[in-house]
Amino acid sequence: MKQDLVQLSRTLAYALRHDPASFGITLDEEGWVLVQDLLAALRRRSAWRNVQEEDFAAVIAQSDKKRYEMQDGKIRAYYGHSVAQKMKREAATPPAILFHGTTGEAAEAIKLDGLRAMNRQYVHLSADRATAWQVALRRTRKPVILEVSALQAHQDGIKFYLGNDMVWLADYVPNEYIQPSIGR
Ligand code: HQG
Repeated sequence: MKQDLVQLSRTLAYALRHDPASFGITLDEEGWVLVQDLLAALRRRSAWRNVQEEDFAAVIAQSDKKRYEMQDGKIRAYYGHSVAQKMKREAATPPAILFHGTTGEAAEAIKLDGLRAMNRQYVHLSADRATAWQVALRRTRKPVILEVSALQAHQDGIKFYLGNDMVWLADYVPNEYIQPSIGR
């Protein structure tokens, strides 16, 4: 992806996940904002004076991760929010196993405490091991991959929500559903 699109993707993350107020925009309860409003907000900043809807489409099309979705004249982040107002997500039945990639240190804490959302609104889980590995590589060269017995937890009343195809969300996962993943 071209460097200016990488920059735009980062700016979208601030605007749509973390600090919409600093752009003078408000997200609705599911995280959506009108594309026109976001364009107007970004164009007030000199770096994005000429930004177009096509540039959002290019970020979405060219990113290796599905971070944003745009439809019916609106755009939102699929996951990753840290704004105070909790985004409403669609509850869904998870697959039997989901994965979480993290550092050795965090894995020790998770063994005791369970998985917490920390600075975000939801715990982020990966649909497969390879994705969890990539998530963990952001933090450490020695990833630890945890397996979550998601379907069992769901059956016991823990809620799971759809992020995108590869990312599932949960409010909190107690440690009894978490075990180290062996392999690779
Ligand atoms: C850890 C990126 C101690 C957790 C990624 C993680 C993902 C605990 C960190 C998405 C804990 C939170 C989210 C506990 C959890 N004690 N540490 N009880 N419970 N943790 O960044 O999952 O590129 O908020 O293991 O690819 O790393 O932004 O979550 O290390 O999909 O699109 O606390 O962000 O996507 O870190 O990553 P994060 P994450 P984007």
